[in-house]
Amino acid sequence: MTAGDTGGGSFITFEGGEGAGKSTQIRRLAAHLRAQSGRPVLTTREPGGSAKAEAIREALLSGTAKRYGPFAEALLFSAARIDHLDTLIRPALARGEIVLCDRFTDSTRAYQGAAGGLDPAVLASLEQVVVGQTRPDLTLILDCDPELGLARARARQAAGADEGPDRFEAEALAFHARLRAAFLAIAADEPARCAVVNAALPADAVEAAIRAVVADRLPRLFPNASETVGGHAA
Ligand code: Z5A
Repeated sequence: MTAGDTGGGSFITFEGGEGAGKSTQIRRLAAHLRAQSGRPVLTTREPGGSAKAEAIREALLSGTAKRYGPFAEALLFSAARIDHLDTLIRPALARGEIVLCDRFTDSTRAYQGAAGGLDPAVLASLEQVVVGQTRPDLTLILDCDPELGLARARARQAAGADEGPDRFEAEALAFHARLRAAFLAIAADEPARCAVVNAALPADAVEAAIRAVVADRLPRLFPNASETVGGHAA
């Protein structure tokens, strides 16, 4: 995949298994970029992010769509993505904003493709139709043992901060192991776009690693770069 056309904006996606810490780290990176870049930062998620896409999210994560099989699910994720791109992501990028998105096309490749069994060539064609040139400038792949990620998700549920396992969390451990391998394979195939971050570390260490990657890969986001050292204010 070649570098995409993100207008004047910057498009960063977060990928990885359940409980890897994507939501936590998006919040932290957004705060950092708001302080350092002088640009508006939009945080969003998939499936969802726009009103129509959030309605589709409910059908997907409740398991209602599971009975129609992985191809139908891939079409629903794509339908949600089209609305999300048209109504939220592309307009923000055109305004020059930084968009941080919790999951994007790599999740379709990993969940419906590698773990769900769909032909990667079919998914690649679908992806091209759906996203066109709106490709991420940078994809952060938060990597950890799936048992650790699922334990974090269970702990969050036990603390009442979340509902019970959704349609994908409820899959067997082997499914989650295939997901991890799929995300690492995507990173190996597209090293210019992707960076793998060790998500097993404490949240502060993960945050520092992410800041360092973003400063290295997207220096244009830091107009006062001489005042920063290793991604931290000097
Ligand atoms: N899906 C798909 O199949 N195809 C697609 O094309 C797309 C998505 C776009 C969306 O679920 C589901 O849709 C997803 C893939 C599928 N599968 N599932 N399930 P979601 O949005 O509800 O969930 P998620 O994306 O998997 O996120 P998550 O489970 O909420 O995890 P997270 O965002 O990566 O983690 P977190 O919420 O930041 O942290 C989880 C807990 O761990 C929380 O209590 C934190 O305080 C804690 N945490 C975070 N980081 C750390 C560290 N470093 N140490 C210790 N504890 C930590």
